[in-house]
Amino acid sequence: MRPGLVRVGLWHRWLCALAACLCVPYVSWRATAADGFGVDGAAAVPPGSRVSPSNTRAPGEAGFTVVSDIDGMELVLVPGGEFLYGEDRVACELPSFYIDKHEVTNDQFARFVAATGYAPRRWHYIEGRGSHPAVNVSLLDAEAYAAWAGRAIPTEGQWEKAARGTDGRPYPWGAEWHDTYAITPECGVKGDVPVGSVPLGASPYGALDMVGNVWEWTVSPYRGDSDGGRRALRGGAWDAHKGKRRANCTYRSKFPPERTDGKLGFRCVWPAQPWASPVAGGERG
Ligand SMILES: [Ca+2]
Repeated sequence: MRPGLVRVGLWHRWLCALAACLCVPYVSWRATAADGFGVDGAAAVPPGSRVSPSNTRAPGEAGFTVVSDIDGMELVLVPGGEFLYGEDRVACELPSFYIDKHEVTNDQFARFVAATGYAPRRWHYIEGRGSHPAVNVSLLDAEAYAAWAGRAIPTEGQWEKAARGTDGRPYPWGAEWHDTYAITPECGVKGDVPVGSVPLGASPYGALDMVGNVWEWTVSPYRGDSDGGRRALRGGAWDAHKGKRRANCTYRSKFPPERTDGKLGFRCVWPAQPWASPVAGGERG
């Protein structure tokens, strides 16, 4: 019996197991990013999508626009690279992804329900509100829609980069508040409005209504993995009376995944990506 060898063998196996644990997420992340965008950074087109007739950008350029043949949604490209996250503007990096140009509408959600027979708990179609954002949808409803459309619900990192670009601006359109650039009480609305109604409020990538109109689901836990339930909501809604405080690119709210609300909708991204908040506990976003 040679105890030294036994000890070395156990250490070796332990180190191999640790390396495997560390490597699996890395390999998985690499595969996900490479699937979509390749090594040269050229923009791939999400499955079931094609270049939008309204596109004015070169492939790979910020705001390059495609349209989904599944739900008719336009998606804008957010190129990979560094951006500033949260109120403290912490430098982070994300691979390239696409995000829906606007919140998913009632017409689009109805298309999903008709195609799949999905039975949402609270959402129902209201005549005359087809171009308004779909609300009263839980995160589970939103994820079912995203799966049907071949996309995913954004992480907070994806949502925030799509909203504020790379320079850490507080509002999608820039550094200064404008009462008419977002659907909030400051512009005099009494409820949500058709999506994309304020093009002047576009983000650097052309995403609309990132601030205001309705809150939007993210998949990110509100307090990191220890919270267990509530997910972070972003962007504020039409009734945020202190709009200038809540209606910005960093304010966070939270709901359990099964909860619904008449002022809460969603948009999708492609592809899904991992995200770990750089802010301690994820509390300040
Ligand atoms: Ca919104």
